[in-house]
Amino acid sequence: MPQPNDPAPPRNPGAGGETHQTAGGNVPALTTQQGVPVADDQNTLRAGPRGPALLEDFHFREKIFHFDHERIPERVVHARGFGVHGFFESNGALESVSRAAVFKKGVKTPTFTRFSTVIGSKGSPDLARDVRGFATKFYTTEGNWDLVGNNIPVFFIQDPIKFPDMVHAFRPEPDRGFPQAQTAHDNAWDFVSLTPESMHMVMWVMSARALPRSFRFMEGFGVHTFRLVDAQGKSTFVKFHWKPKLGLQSVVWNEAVKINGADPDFHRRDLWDAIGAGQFPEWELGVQLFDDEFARTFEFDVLDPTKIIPEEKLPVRPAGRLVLDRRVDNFFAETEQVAFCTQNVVPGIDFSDDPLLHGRNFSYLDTQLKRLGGPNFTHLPINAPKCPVTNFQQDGHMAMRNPRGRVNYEPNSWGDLGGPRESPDRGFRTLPVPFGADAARVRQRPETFADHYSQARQFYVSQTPVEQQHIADALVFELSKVERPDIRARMVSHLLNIDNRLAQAVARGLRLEPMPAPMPAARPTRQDLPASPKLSILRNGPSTFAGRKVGALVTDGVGAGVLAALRKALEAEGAMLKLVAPHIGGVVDSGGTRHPADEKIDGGPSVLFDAVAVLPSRDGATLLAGMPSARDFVADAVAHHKFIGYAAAAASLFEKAGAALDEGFVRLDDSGAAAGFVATCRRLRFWDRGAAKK
Ligand code: HDD
Repeated sequence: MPQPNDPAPPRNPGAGGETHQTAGGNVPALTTQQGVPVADDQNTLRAGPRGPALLEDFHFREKIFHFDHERIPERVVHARGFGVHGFFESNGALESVSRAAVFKKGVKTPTFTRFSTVIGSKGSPDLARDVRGFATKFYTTEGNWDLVGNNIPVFFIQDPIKFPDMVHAFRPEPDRGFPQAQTAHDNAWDFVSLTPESMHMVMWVMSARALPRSFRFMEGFGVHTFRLVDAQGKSTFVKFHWKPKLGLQSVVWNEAVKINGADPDFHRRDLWDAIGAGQFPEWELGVQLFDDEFARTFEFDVLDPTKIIPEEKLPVRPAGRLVLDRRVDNFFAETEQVAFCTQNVVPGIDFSDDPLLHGRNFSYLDTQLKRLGGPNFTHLPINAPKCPVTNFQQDGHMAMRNPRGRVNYEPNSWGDLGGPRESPDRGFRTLPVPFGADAARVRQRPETFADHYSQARQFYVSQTPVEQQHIADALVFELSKVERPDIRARMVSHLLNIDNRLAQAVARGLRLEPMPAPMPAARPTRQDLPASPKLSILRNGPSTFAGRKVGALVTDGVGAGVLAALRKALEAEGAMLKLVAPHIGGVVDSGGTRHPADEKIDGGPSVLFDAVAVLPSRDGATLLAGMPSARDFVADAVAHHKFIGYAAAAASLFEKAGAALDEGFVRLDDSGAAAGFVATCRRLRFWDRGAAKK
């Protein structure tokens, strides 16, 4: 069925003959940008059918002119992104510490959230090993508040003056223009290994945090310390967190590599599909609140963006929920043109003196001017506040809103006709925090920012052994792509300051001999920081399989009862069943019912699913055993530690795929076994499987 927005098929795509399209019935007429109805959109104006084109063809010239200017500069970082609408509902917990209307109990504020990778360009694959951006614009009744965070709570650098160097080093190398969307190259690790403050972030990026299974299954962080300010002007420090209701989940590296080939749009498709299916992802806004006394006594500087405050030390309190419930109507108009600015705060929210935040407050406004072409980007619907905007700013490129009437300045003596006035009560007032007594113009890092290894170590020791292995494997992989041995060795000398076992494992993996000396450190690594279990993904996985997908490999003759039982059990959990078959036309089950397939086997490898079921008939298993894609389906599910439901007839396929049954395999039949399988799947992975832990 054609959808309302489908373009009408061209009536006369070929050369010569009749060319006129008529807008009949309710179909609108095609027009130029000036609104002039177009009679022929198939042929340019020519001096005779075989003659030269005529300059007089204003429709052609306007159409090509517009097309030639379709691209705007992509973001210098975070170019690859995906945005969706939603709302934030406050639970009122912050009412006592902030005067912001967005935090009043029960208030629902419309939002727009854009997830992104950082390094890759617009067309790069979703599953790059990278930080994910998590930026939310709150259209509050007192103006827009942008919380422009990441899925990792710390950053590589402490001073914004290093941001261009950092990004240059991570992006494709300038002489050759590659590698794309990867840090596995010399320049990236050269910069990092010369920047000890990045070591904490390096631990996070080498962990599975940088390979989320879905945007829906990752945390978000405001990173910096901010301030909340109440009506009396009292301030409380705050760190913002987003906690996904569906729990945390990531993929393993080998899976990421294969997902990028099978579906480079894996993350955006996942979010698009989930919202389309009415499974609206939800996050809790969490806050860590603290006062000057806590800031003074905490072992690290709360203004240092390379440090966290462990949740065990300062609990995260819920302040409301973010629900993402609406797809964009148009990717360019919304996802591409949305302009986040860290300086967008509202009365009741203020900045701390984190130097990185101050640099960002300049950079984002500046970048919007370049990308969106002028100072009126706030007139675009996606950026426009949903509250009154009344000021005397005027003109400029693409002005869509100018002051009305005679007055465009203030003060003025036009009384009620004089336009908007300052509002000392309601207006934003910067908190009058005094500069310290020793304040002087200096280019200098505070001494309190000097410990670069202790929290990197704390992150590492907080991981499970499986996760520690992943970090070591990731470092070995990345550094093995680095051509200069001295850069590899320099990185290992940093690792020696973080954890000796990690350094040894990486050195072994690189075959680095001899072991370098530890990097001289400004501060010795603290060994006394307790592990923080909240930093581990595996310790904070979901308690449900909801929102996840099982891929069932099926053939003709698949047991009708097994399939029905599995579908029912998954639906009861809030999870989805996808059928993968030899043909997209589907299969006929043992009862004679036809089931259309969701994927043909080679388009639906097991990496696209959270767990799999292998349910061929006996003949079907023989057929599949001869298909490399079917054998890979099974072999990859085994290698990636997935839970595997199976029918007895799958044995011959398993044998050919080299899959030996273990406790991660669950036999399925018509009865209650499916419910047991789904319950098992809540654990997400069978890590005990001896095969490659990669
Ligand atoms: Fe940034 C985009 C997050 C440091 C300069 N940044 C951007 C986006 C996110 C972040 C999520 C994408 C927004 C979107 O979806 O449109 N950036 C961060 C975080 C940082 C950080 C969490 C550290 C805590 N950024 C940072 C610094 C600078 C910038 C230090 C410059 C001094 N960031 C930019 C930018 C971008 C950007 C160049 C590119 C496109 C844009 O702003 O709108 O201005």
